[in-house]
Amino acid sequence: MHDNIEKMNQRAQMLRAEIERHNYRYYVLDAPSIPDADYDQMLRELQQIEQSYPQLITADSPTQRVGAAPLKAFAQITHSIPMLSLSNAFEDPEVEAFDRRVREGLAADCVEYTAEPKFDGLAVSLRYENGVFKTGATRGDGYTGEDITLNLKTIRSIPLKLPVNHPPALLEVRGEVLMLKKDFLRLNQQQSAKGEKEFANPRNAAAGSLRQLDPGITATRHLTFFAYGVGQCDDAQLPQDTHHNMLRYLSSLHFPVSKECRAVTGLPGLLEYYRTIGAKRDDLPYAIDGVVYKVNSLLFQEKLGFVSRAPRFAIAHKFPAQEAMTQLLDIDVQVGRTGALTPVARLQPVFVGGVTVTNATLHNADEIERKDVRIGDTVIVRRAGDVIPEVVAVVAEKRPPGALVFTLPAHCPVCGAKAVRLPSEAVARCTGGLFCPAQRKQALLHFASRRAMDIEGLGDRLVDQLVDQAIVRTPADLYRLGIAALANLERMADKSANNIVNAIEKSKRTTLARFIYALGIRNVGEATAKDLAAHLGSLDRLMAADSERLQQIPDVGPVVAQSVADFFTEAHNREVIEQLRASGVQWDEHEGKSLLTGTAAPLSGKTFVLTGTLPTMSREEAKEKIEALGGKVSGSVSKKTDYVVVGADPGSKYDKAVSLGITLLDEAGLQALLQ
Ligand code: D41
Repeated sequence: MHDNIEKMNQRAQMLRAEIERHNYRYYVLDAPSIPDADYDQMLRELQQIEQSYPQLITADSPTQRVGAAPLKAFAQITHSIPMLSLSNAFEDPEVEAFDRRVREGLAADCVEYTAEPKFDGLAVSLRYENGVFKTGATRGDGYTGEDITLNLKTIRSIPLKLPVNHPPALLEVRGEVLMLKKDFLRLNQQQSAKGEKEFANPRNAAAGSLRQLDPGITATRHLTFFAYGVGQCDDAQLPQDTHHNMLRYLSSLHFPVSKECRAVTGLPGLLEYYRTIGAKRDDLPYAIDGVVYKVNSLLFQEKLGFVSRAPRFAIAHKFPAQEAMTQLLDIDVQVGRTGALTPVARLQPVFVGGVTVTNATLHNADEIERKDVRIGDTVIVRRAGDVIPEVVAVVAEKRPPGALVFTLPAHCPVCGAKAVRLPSEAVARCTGGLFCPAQRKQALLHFASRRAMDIEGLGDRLVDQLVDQAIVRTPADLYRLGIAALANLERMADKSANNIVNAIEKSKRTTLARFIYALGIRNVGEATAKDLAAHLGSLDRLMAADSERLQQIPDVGPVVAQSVADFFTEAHNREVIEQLRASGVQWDEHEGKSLLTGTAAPLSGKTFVLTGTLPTMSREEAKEKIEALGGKVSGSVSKKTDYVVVGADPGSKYDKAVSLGITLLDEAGLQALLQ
């Protein structure tokens, strides 16, 4: 009997180690090596063993990540070493002053720093005793925080056990808990589907999820963790020389550490890093609100010491606020390509995140009601990267008497057709279809857009004139435009008329995927258009496919299939397509998906990364050609990359490729491969 328990104990230990190893691969490295089903099977087996032999359960078992009972209140935890705060800099001169103070303090001419992203999350401290995660606490006031151990255990990227044979008796790891942007978007979709409150930003979502007394709720919210420092510790292995090496060490213990951490030299190094990360900010998977500079040498850090509660060796260089307060002057209604009526706030111009914003979306009537936005209110406007600015909230205290409640009109403000709102939809739509000039304009702009037919020069103003003067009604009319008709328009020189006619002519040669996307079929974005083109291979097959056939294509569900089928049932749409083909719009067709598998997809399984400017091909073109032969184009270089295509002025991807010894191609090399 005892033998059996011992056997089960060993099996359980093996399963725990395996599960944690796969957790690490999945949640930290983002490189899973087994199917989810196998992982689930291991977890189930471990659960069964622990259920039969509860005496075998350990605190560091992955089964303990979920399922703890709700708490009544959080206990307090006093930090053995206080969690300091960071002083802030907003402008370059403040960073300059920081660097000067550091150099003076160290009597050095030039100092090496580490620069890292400033995660916009919640600071926490994780305490490992003999290699096992024991307690975790919020930063609180820096001296005492709340015991959120059970909630932290649900975060899969936090190791429950350190992956070393001789763990230190004590190690406190400090870092930030946050929610990745993609998990934030998904959470908000779920919240809105359930009719629950959406979170304003990933930080609030992370805070709301971590503050739950019921760890069961936290477990459903994909949180993640990044380490940036060490608190109390008696780890002989801990590097004593530099911050950078200390981070590397934490990474070797399987803690997530930002890939963006760098060692840089002097003030120029700091400022260059700030600009580089600023430019990348929107592409990072997590929200950051600035960068943090730290003196790299730990000896120098100690030498510099502290002022009140902030270290003299570190500073946060914040990005300009991307939210601002302003007055909402009026609300207009815009008509989109699919007839969606979007209320748009006209604002007292305000400077947000580097640009002056005068309009911001209010999304739809429900959102206006939920936020209780009224004309005349003072509102908070947010701008996130290239995304359309939005009104986030009303400043209730500043509401003037007589602020006006807004109601969405019952008719389209452009064509006067009735506006209807389907029960399943959040927006009301104009029912005017392509008779509505607004919808027609948007459809034309979409048709001509860069990722669709790519007609350069066919912008807002031109389309407005062409539609308002009834020169163009459908995309097919574009291909009948002559220089004379264009040159007659306002502010149109012969030369630009000529350019546009040439651009229209050039657009005739396209790809099936672009053409399908250009049609502007409801629910068919670029990715779906590519799928449809790749699987069906010809427009006739697409037009002939019924909803059932369409749903056989991976990623095509009933909604998309129905939209596609409906679109081609419409006689008017078929007519326009016929006219487009008759005017010479063309692309290469193929037999359908069967062509793209096996030996006919010579690049299948190969991953490419593009960097720099190629002499003749655009990045898009190169990508399309690689994908057409079954290859994959990825945004970042890793050991799994097969080829890096290098053009002029390559970025850091080039250096990475060289350091990993990945095959480099120039454009000619790529062309040869494509042959
Ligand atoms: O990413 C962050 N939010 C971050 C915060 C970071 N990368 N480094 C930090 N370093 C420190 C010191 C230098 C004091 C150890 C911090 C913080 N502190 C911090 N987080 C919250 C308060 C202070």
